[in-house]
Amino acid sequence: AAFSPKGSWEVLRALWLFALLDAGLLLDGGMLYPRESSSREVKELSGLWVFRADRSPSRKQGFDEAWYKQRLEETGPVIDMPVPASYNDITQDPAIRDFIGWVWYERELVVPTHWIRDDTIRVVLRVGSAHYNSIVWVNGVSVTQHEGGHLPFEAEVSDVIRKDPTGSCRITTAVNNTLTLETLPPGNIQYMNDRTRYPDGFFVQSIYFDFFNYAGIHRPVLLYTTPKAYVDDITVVTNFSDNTGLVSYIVSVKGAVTAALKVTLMDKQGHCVASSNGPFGVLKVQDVKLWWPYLTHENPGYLYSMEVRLSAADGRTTYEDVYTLPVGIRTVNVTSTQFLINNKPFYFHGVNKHEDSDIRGKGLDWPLIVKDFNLLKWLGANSFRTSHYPYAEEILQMCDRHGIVVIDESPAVGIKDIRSFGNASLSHHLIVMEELVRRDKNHASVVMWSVANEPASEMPPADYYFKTVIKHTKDLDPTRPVTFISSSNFARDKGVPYVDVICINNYFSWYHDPGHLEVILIQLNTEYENWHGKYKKPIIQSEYGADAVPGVHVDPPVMFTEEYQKIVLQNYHKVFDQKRAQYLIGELIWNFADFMTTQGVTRVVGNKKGIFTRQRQPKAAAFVLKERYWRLANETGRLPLWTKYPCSL
Ligand code: BDP
Repeated sequence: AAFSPKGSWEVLRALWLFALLDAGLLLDGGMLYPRESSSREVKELSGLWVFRADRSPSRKQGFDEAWYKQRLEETGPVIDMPVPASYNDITQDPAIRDFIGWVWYERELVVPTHWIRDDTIRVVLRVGSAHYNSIVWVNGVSVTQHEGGHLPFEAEVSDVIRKDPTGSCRITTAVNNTLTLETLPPGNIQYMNDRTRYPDGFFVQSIYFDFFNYAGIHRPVLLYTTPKAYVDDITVVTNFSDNTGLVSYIVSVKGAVTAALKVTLMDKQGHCVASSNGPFGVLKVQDVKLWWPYLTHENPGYLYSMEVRLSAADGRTTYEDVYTLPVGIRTVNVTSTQFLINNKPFYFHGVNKHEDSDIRGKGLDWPLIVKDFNLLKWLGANSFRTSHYPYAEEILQMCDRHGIVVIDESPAVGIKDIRSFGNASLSHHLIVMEELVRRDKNHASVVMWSVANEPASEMPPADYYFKTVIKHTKDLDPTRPVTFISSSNFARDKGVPYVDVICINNYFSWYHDPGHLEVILIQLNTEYENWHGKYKKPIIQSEYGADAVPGVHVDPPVMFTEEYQKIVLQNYHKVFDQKRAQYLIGELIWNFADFMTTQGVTRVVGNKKGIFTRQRQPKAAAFVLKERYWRLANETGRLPLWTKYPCSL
């Protein structure tokens, strides 16, 4: 049946499911984005950290010598390392670029005196993400451990920092980028023991995905405070009926036995448009301004602010906590042929991205983020997929504000080995989906979850595996459709029966029939007819493209030239135009920009399927896509007047 949680009853039920499930989750507590408020302070620790890679053959010297117990520079040679950033491309040392194992980061600071003295304050250490496995110590005391890059983790550190009345605080983090058959993404370490061919201790990290395994502390680390009684989590589900918006919410509170909650929804001007008391309820918004995608409305990405104000008391102390969440009011539904946002058909014309750039690798970088949004808007893209892992929260906040629609993908890329379908992998995958939904559930821009990219879903255990992961994801969030990204083996694909939307990647005239541009039309047509005929679900072309080395030109086109990339796209577009009248609901180019990969014979300093270079300059294909996307936006008939003539922009 098509995915369709319509009506307020279903939405309330959905909200309850969120709440009920909370009780049965493996994860404890919420993961609200740290925001300053009248009751909360944030201290960002971005900047220079001290760094040391553990080059010992076992990679365990740091643990054997307990490097976390002293200043890192006392343990041996250290270097400067920026945070956030991948460490790989920062130095001139190839051994650091290709390092596998534990690296150590350290940062010293002094926390404000009132954080130490006032024991009604809770101090939390939060890591936006670190790749892959992390252990964190504060003043030599282990405070948390986390497995998996791309998602945040945190620990309360109030007690630890209060042990030192001077407020001096040394944060040590060990991060290990080793990927195994049970990590997400999976990988495998292979030791080469033939001493006639390889030096002593030689090993390689095999990976089954096509991007560089950048590592380090990729997103901001910060300390933030809350009162002891605090708003721990908020879940919001939105709907509307005629011109009344409905915002159902649940707030979970920690650290208080009894607490009073006041919830106020404000419009952009700061006017209160609805309010309520208590930990759950439905806010009714008259003359609602819905959240619309970019290029479908003159005022896309409209966000209200939901202020949650908690008052609690224990004995002599009273606590007040304030947290403000941006809320976009919109609905998402899927039929057998359409994707509906606010009950209007939505066609994804967008891109696949990577968090990837020169020097900082996968480190969060504001100039890059803003540049990329400007390019998306220039291109007329209304959406992207977070291939192949969850992107920074700061990026999703931009999507909310600019109306860029997101397919939010888990880091399950490259599940190719049958041993990665075992119980340990499955349990970890379920936890990762919980972490992802917990973090991103309140983003209006996120309209669908993608549980994996191109798994070997023809393998026998894939049926149970994906049935379980997809069901768990739907239980976690009954308000959004779920998909996984298939490569072309429709007849054998075991996960597809469980998805709401079929997402297909294929590279006709590239990996198959290279050089034969003339096969695209017939092969793509056959592919679509097969999938839709069998499953009667809407289809997104979730990847297609061709490598082009910028500046290389040959006509008639040959592979790797800008001309060839253009024609591949144009041939695909001919089929898209036939099928979007039927059941094709979107097209996402592979890729927005060139990106780094591991070295290999098919990659010339990285993957060159970008329509922009890695430095974000357009190739010829970018203009083809720009012309198309603006035309598609115009055809919907809802393009606001001021954006009608992109060429004059
Ligand atoms: C697809 C993968 C993507 C690759 C792309 C390619 O999903 O990660 O980068 O192929 O080969 O199958 O360019």
